[in-house]
Amino acid sequence: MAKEIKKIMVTGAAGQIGSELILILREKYGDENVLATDVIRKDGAGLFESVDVTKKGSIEEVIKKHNIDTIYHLAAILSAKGEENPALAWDVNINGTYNILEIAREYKINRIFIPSSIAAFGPETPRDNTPQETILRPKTMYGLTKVAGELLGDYYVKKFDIDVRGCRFPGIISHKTLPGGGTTDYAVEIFFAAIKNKKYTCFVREDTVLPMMYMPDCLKAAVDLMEADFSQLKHHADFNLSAMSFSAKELAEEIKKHIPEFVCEYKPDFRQKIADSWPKSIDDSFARKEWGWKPQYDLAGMTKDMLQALSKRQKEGTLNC
Ligand code: AKB
Repeated sequence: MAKEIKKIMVTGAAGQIGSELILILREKYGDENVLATDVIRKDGAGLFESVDVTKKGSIEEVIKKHNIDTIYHLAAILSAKGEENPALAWDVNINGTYNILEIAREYKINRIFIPSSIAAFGPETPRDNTPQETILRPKTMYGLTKVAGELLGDYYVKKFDIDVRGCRFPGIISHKTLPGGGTTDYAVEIFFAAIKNKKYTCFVREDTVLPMMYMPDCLKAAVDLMEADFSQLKHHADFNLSAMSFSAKELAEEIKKHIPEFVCEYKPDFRQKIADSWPKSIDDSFARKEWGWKPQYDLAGMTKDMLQALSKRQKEGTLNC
């Protein structure tokens, strides 16, 4: 039987997903039971400890001090930043993940969430409705570390009986914290630019189609997968997930429906090659079957919600924070 979730630690808590996941987890499990960790403290982080996941001792200290039994391990260097600094991506993503798994084994952690990404796929992978079991030959350092994370997660489940779970997130779109260093960042930046300046220069071609997901669905996926009945899971650390797919142009057109003056230009840079190596759409039938995954937001619903939230922030004067 799965062991209880009582005291949670989130690594990378200052990041795009972490900063929002913390709030949802605190609502659910209580403020005092969710510890935010990151290398640098963010204002208003609540219960917080500074942790560098590349230093095993730094994690161990905090695990013991706070009696942690569950970990959401979000600390990672994303695809674009990883291509600029592959050594850093290796250190944080490989050594950081290995440290977390080893600590889970040594300290008998009940449950761990380690997200993977569509970056685990590569140009040889079928790009439409990408299957769960398929070719994993990514060409980025980030992608390569994500494949290793998936395999390590499954290894710890089988070899050491550790409860590791994870899913392959698409690009995540949100309005609270900007993503940093990803290839799908354009799908977030475009909204901030549309509200602030009514124009945006997109760093991928207009016909670039990638799988995306709105933050509320992303948070729901992380929490639901962690609460799923372990005995029903045949997959563990590598669930395909899907919510919506659209081209950069379709996104700009959807924004134009709300802001008719909005203009989007396209100046592809080095991130185009990364985007071209990733799937356009994903088959997530195993996640739906094994733990009931079902996204709520499509392109129209997400765009409306994003623009409303950002307009509100602009009126409050908090858009540049
Ligand atoms: C990135 O673009 O690197 C990330 C991802 C798809 O994992 N957003």
